[in-house]
Amino acid sequence: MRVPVVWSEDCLRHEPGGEVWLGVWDEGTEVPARAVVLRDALAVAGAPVVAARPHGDEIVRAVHDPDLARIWQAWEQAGLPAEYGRDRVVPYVFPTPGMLAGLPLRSPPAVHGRAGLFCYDTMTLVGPGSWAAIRGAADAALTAADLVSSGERLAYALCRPPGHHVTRSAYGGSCYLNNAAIAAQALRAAGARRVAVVDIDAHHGNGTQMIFYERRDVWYGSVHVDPGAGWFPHYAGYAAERGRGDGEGCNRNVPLAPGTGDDGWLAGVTALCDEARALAPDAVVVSLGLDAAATDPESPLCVTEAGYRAAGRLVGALGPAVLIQEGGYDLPSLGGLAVAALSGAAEGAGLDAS
Ligand code: SP5
Ligand code: ZN
Repeated sequence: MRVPVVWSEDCLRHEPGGEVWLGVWDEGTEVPARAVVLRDALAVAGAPVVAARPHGDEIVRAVHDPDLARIWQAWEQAGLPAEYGRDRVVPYVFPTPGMLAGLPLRSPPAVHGRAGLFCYDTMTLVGPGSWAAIRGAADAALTAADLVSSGERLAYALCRPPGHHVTRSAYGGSCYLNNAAIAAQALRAAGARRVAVVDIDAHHGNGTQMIFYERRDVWYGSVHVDPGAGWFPHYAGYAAERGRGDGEGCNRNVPLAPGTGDDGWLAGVTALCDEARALAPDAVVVSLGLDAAATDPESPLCVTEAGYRAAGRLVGALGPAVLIQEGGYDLPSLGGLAVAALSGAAEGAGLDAS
């Protein structure tokens, strides 16, 4: 399986040390071992592992508020780790629409108050090595986009932490910079006129959706567990969300009932691919979450390895594609799922999948 795997050693430096869920500390499932398992399984399957190249901030700044990327630096400068023993960024005040009730959204001077402006949940902790990893993941996405822009049919970025829950100015859902949006923006900057983002992570990629919600040049489609049935991100991912303004009609959500298996999920993937193909995109970004698998602890979807291989074939056939690692948390099955998805993509692209 010859799909290049773009890897940054820095991705291992993010050690959130757990998450706060419903007020209680939890071990968390977005752990460094995920990246090691994925890299090793793909290398054993024959994929060439390519080092991520450092990139400047230009593309990142085109999709994100620059202050979002400075939150750890600000936290550290405020002495919160050294003087107060708070070595993880965890906000405690969130400026919800109900709190503001029409007041202007300020940027408060105290960083511990300001964190709630950039972070929308309590599960997404930032620690000392986190930003190196987050930037490493973005560099992996940018390097994979460079490979595809310069003629490679497929490239996979082993991004950790994942990214699709991050909006222009707010992070959450174990994500800090939106690697898929960064890849899409990079493909646009390199000359692709239209880019399609197909998101097959078990959760709705609310961040990617909202970054491109009012744009026609980047279409977004997602198949995911129905947020209306009680699943993260709860507030977005509904079928009625179709884009706004210039982006009207350029967003497609396919929410699925908990318990959905290969048939229902692949019907959703097919619907997205049909709509994407009709736009004749110059390039494709796939948000490749492996957490729709039946074995995954973070979602109630029941997709098999064969299902992931079939989905890989469908997205791989769409055109030149950058595949971005998103979720996927069951360490024993993660490697097999990634190999299945990438082999399928290679088959779909007409490359040697063996
Ligand atoms: C990138 C990605 O897949 N993000 C998904 C984050 C969804 N996390 C929801 C967490 C809910 C709490 N998890 C508790 C797990 C107990 N086993
Ligand atoms: Zn997910």
